[in-house]
Amino acid sequence: MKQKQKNEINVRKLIIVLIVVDVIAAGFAIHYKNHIKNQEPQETAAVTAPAATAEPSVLPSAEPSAEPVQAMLQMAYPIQSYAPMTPDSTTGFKSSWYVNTVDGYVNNTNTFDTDTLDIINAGSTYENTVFYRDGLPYSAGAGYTVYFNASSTVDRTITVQAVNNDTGTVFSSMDCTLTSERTFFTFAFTPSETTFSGRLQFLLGKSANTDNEHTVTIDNIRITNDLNVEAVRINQVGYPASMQKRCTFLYNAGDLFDVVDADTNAIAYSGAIVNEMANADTGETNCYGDFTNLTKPGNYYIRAQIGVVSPVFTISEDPYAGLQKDLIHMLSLQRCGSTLDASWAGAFAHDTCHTGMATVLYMQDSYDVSGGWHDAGDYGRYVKTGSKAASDLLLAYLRNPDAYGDDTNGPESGNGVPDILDEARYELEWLMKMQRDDGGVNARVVTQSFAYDGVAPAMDDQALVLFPEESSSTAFHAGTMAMASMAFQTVDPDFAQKCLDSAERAETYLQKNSDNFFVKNPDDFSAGQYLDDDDKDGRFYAEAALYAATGKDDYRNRAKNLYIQDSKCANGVSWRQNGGYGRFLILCTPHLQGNDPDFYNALLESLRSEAEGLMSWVNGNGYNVSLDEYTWGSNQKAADNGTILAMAYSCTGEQKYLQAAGEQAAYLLGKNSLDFCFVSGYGKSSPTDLHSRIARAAGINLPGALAGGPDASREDTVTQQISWDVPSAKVYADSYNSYSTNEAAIYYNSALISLIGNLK
Ligand code: 9MR
Ligand code: ZN
Repeated sequence: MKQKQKNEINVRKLIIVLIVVDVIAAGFAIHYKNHIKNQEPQETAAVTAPAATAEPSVLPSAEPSAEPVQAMLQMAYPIQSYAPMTPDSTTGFKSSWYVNTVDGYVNNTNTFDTDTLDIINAGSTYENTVFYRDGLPYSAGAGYTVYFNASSTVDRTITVQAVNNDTGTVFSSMDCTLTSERTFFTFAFTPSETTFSGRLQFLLGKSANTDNEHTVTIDNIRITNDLNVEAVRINQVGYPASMQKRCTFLYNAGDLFDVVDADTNAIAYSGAIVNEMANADTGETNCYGDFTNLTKPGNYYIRAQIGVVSPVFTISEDPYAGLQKDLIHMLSLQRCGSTLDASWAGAFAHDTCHTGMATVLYMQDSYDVSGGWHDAGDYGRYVKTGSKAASDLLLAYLRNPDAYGDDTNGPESGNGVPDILDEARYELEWLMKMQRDDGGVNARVVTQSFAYDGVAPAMDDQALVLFPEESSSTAFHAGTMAMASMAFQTVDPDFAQKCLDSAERAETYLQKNSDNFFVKNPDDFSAGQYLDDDDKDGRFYAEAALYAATGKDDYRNRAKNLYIQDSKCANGVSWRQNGGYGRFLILCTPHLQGNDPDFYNALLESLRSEAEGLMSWVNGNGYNVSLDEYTWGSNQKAADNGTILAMAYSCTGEQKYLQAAGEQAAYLLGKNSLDFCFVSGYGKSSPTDLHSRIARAAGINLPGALAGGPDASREDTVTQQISWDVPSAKVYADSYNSYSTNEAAIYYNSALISLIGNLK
């Protein structure tokens, strides 16, 4: 299995080599001869946010509304067009080409593709004035070709040379006769020594006709080699045509890059390589290229000015459409308590599992709490992660109801209801079973220890233990149910009402029980826990969502009180911190704004401020990833951050938030230092050995699952083997036994479903 994969990768590399060789043969010459104009990096168009709509939208109420669902969750600013982020002046474009002269005088000015050398005094010898670039990696025996255009205001000769700076060896030289006509030159050489201190230089000093001031112009220098090193990171799933598009270079690979059409070998776009900066998390010096302005769907690859290339990638209208379906389908495969039929579950088909009565911890009474999704690689079912996953689906749906089809190949596909809602409902119905008569919601149902690896769900016959209610679980449940009441309002008003009732009963319970209480594992338990020592965010979500769903002042007042006590309670969309869902629900029901504009504005500022905090990480990172650290589930965190950023865009209209959200998806899908798409079955390389008991039992990998991602703390025996010299963003192992980095989980997947859904 592994061997086969390796071969495939080699074949892929070979194909890319062939493509590139072909390009060198055909594409370059055509390109330069035709003087195809390169596009300059464009200025960002000023984003004028459309004025917020003054029209009141439909009032949410307990009664089912006849209005379309779209009206329930309004974007303050609909997406109209995308503008790329431009590099700032301090970290933006910086040329690596310099002039060195002993006794001459040259003014060198440049754009990213053209150097203009005003030679005021050429110096006393030919070699005394040199235009050069250092730090080129030369490999002994490999074939190199340099391409450039050059002209001079006087007829003169210059000489191009490839040199090893360490030894002084000149590998090769070529004289070029320049006239006022821009001429295309190629210079091929094979280094006799390997060095990372290679130099390419042009001798510009004293020779015939150089006594007077003149100007030499050299443009579009490209250096290719036949090694085709893949040192450019891209979104392996593909770039949405209308969004910002970036690639990241692992080191300074020149001043410019080309996006080459992989089918025609023509250069489709050229841009500047910008923002060189050290990346402590990866141990690299990153730069990036922005090709947002290339919107034509197609197959492309990146080629840097200096010899490195990317794999082939696509630009298309909706590259995430299939991915989104598979991410949802994975949740269907996680279903517990019902039969998974082979007609849709394939190798993951299994008989009913975990349907026995669950006994309350330390007690005798037992309940039927069957249903819901298996949490992750284990078979536990936890209200907090279940609520997060359901909230993510509901949010994605509410933001864009028309985007979801009935065709994820799930058990209810074709029933006339979008599968994203069917899937959410499967969890919501289980969450209702977890609610007690007094409104409190039990924390989780687990077995004393995780099932052995490879034990299929239906074969796991350990006793089910029901952990008692927790305030954070009850609160998260209430918020989720309130959001569900909005999402199901048109599709199934009766169910929507049941969700609202459940939310209100949970909220009543929370009113009566104001302490934060949670339930730890007894010493002899090794199941998951998801302990949360702060329930204010959940309480805020509950009140805010109930306010958005009902418009009742009581809920608003309670949400506001919580916010006044601790404004941080309105942040986050994770299983631990989840106030951000409630904040967004209020902000997306603008007709409520008039009831309390101060509160509305405070929440808007709170969202902006959370997003700004993330932006500082996004902008300070060569991959534009929002992570300040790499901990267990770092991929979920990146996706959740993306959702927050997308929320900030939709409430402020500021493009930078949306583009930064898109970059979180690009990171997860391959634009990262591991050159790895973290969703199984996607991209050129992705997880093949996820920590998933259902996959182990089925004997195949779980498709469409987002892996947990790098965890610098090395919390399993596999990553403990990774040297401490390996930087944090690279501590990841595609291994079943690396549960801290390679586990599949419902709330990892839902986080990406939400992020992708909120980019629309
Ligand atoms: O996400 C949890 C992580 O923060 C903890 O450090 C880890 C160890 O206790 O547990 C993680 O949660 C797991 C849970 O306990 C059981 N289901 C799978 C979860 C993800 O690995
Ligand atoms: Zn089960």
